[in-house]
Amino acid sequence: MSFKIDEEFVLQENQKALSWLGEDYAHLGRQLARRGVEIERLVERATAFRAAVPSWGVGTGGTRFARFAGPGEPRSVFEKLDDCEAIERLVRVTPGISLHIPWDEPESPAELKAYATARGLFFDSMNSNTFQDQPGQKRSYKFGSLTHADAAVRRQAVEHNLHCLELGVKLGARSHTVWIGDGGNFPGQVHFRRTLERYLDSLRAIYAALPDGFRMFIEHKLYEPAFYSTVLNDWGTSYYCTRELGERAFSLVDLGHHAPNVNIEMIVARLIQFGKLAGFHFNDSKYGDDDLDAGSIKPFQLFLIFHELVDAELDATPGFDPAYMLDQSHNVTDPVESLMTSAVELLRAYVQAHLVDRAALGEAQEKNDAITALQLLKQAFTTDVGPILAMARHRAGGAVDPLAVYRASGYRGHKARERPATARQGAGIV
Ligand code: RM4
Ligand code: MN
Ligand code: MN
Repeated sequence: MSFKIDEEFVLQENQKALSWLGEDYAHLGRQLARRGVEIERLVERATAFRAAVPSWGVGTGGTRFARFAGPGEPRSVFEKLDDCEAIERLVRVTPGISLHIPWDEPESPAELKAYATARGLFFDSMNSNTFQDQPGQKRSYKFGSLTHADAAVRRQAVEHNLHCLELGVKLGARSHTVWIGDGGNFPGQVHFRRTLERYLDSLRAIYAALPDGFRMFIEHKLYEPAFYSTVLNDWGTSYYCTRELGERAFSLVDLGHHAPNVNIEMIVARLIQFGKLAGFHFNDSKYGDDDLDAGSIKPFQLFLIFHELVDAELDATPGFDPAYMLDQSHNVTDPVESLMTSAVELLRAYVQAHLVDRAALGEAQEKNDAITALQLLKQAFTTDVGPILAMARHRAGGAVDPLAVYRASGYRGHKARERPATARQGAGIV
């Protein structure tokens, strides 16, 4: 029998916190009422918020130097789903899962789908992987995949994506995300225009096979593993490609995939305005694609991004339907703890963004009153919305304090006993 965090146990633990939660909630409610905001409306928003968890994020990650395995790591896609279920039980905003193929290739898609459904989970986005070679693979991706000089390698990479689409249909997914590592390590190694042309040709073949109701997301990245030039390197190139492909192609923004100091919230606003925002791979970074926990380094940036998103949501911008997903690598923390707290940070930024007084902000902008405009954003960002998040979780059957309840449940210890380490665990990003 596999250990689960019992719903009764969550309720019991919540009892300990309910008196202070009631007090803090009432106090915040009065404070917000003075600002003309009804707290219950915010709880409704928080309850409806969703962010998908990456299947590859529940295993311990690593760096290019080493990976230090953690206790009780999931050894199969089913065990990964068990961890996703634990996360969802406590935070109640993460029923969706992004799946990586072939890391999570199921023997029986029907069985995997049933396993997820039985746990209140579903598959959101499929992710192809042509950035590494798989055992038994005919041709190597060492020098590229969808943009490789050899048409046979490109074909193999396209075929893999078509396979992901087929699988996605069987699993009930609704989007397909393509990220490739193709590029060059040295000046002159690849022909910039020719490789982009090949990229588009390959993508057109994948796009042509998009199942009904599916959207295609392409994910740009500035560098790594290619250290000099990457084929799909920035949002502008991504936008161009999604335009070329058609109306079901969108640009995905991974927060760690930009040059340092780039104004990401502005990129987000541009993609919204052009009707091409796919959604996000949320994470945080200090230097590069660090894959740190969302909101851990630049929480104000996260808030400013959500400020743009909520603005579009409230404007009822046509076609605005971003997919919120986490994409992180947990090297020194318990991945379940990191994913739970990251999901909470997204929710925090989302609710805070709803606190922005947009009428006053618009007025300040028209009057060129920069200081008031900034203060309006800061007022929202510095409001402690914790009681709103906790109340939303509690009402949905989740934990008032997810981290405390997770630790009190002893989940990791149980899993360490149930899942003795195997020699090679395909967990996480190395
Ligand atoms: C990449 C990118 C992709 C993710 C891989 C594992 O840097 O962020 O989204 O699938 O890492
Ligand atoms: Mn990503
Ligand atoms: Mn990344």
